Amino acid sequence: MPVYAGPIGTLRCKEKKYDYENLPTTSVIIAFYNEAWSTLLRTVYSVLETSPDILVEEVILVDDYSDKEHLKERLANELSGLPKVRLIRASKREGLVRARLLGASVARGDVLTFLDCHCECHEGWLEPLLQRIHEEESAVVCPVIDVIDWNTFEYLGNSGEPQIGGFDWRLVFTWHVVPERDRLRMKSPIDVIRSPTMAGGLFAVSKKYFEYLGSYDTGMEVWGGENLEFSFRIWQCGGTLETHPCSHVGHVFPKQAPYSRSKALANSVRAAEVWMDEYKELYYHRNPRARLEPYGDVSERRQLRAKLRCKDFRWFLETVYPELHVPEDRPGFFGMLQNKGLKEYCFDYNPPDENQVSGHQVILYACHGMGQNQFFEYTSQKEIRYNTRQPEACVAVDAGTDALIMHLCEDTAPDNQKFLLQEDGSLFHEQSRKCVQAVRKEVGNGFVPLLRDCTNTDHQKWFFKERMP
Ligand code: LR7
Ligand code: MN
Repeated sequence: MPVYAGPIGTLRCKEKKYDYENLPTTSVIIAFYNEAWSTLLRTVYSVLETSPDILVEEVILVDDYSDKEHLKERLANELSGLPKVRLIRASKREGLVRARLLGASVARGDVLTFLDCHCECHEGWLEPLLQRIHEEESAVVCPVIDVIDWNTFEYLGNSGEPQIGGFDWRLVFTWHVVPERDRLRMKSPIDVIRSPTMAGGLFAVSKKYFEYLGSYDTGMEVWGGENLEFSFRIWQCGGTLETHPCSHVGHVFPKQAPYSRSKALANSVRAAEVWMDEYKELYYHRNPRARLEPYGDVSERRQLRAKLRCKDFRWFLETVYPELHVPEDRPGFFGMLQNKGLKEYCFDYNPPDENQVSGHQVILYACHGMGQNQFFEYTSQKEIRYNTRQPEACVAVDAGTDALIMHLCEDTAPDNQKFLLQEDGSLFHEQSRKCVQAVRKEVGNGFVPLLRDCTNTDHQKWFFKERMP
């Protein structure tokens, strides 16, 4: 089998030929809520201008009960002159899941292509998506998502290779480079790339296959969670989720959404409850609030899973996303790491840059029991892992120093990352043969954990607590 090891997605996209006569047609569905005029219209015009006429059945705009004046009469008038564009309106606020489904319910194309309402399609974006679905009906295909600058609205594109989607154990969507094993599976730089998850807003799916898979979970409100739910479902129920390196669509990543996203937690819990089996506990451990969140009735979604004879989450992790480290979470060895002498103080780590998890010092902070920055796991490899997010960080001590600094974890724990949590609660750093102690900071207020000669003080005793009593 030919193996392609060079860069992915190159000028060769321009040479790709499409089978226009036989490709399925598509309905492009764009749900919006209180979107600005310019970004919404830019999306619509870019679809019309970059898509071959014979492939587009219609463009369906779904107004999710917006209250902005410019989206009423004025929008209807503007669109009435455009070929193929239909505007439908929800009669109450539905949230993006049910708004998209409203669009899907009137769609006449063979393929549903969903877009957010602040996008710009790039020349040639549509053909690769439809060609792929023509070849394989159970493929759900995403374009590469390019960046449109939030201040200047300039189309910035994407530096480097396309990335694939993952998630961390808080059920937050993450981006990753294409792993080696997928690279080796690709036969050419313009092959589709398998992706464990999708960002959620931009994808094409056969209408028939979408219905077979159970479309969306209509119990999800407003925003969030539906992207991972759909990703898990696609894979576990026999489909594939892919990114096509030749299809590019720009998206505006705003600093703040024009609406509140308070329903996101319940949506994620629904996804976990239906698809993650016992692995949902790893999520709850890292987000104790999620366990208390009312999430409604998921029995129909569980029935769907049974009816489609979908595979379990273990299969998904092992086969589709083996790059994700699965925590051990041994009872009594995860949660807040609390000091006995200071009582209310816990290990806390809050890296200033969301994208750079390593390099900073662990501090002590009032225990809050909310998981997140105070969630640590003590592993059988003797690491203290900070593994709410990706990539995972491990507590380390650089030779000759006494501070606890986060480094990236490694496959085999290096000696400076090994601690022995002993029966009496002492936390012994094996390499330096010293103990971790809660110590008052030299400057400023508060406390930090530092290495000290081992004594019998309670300030050197530590214990894990899963949550606040
Ligand atoms: O109540 C609502 N009703 C709506 O119709 C809330 C939103 N919407 C519309 C909204 O106007 C927009 O067109 O739904 C679309 C998505 O909402 P955004 O743009 O506020 O979401 P986002 O881009 O911040 O979030 C990403 O994750 C979401 C999880 O629910 C959705 O799946 C979004 O579609 C998704 N966006 C993308 O995948 C684009 C790339 C972003 C990344 C990474
Ligand atoms: Mn968006």
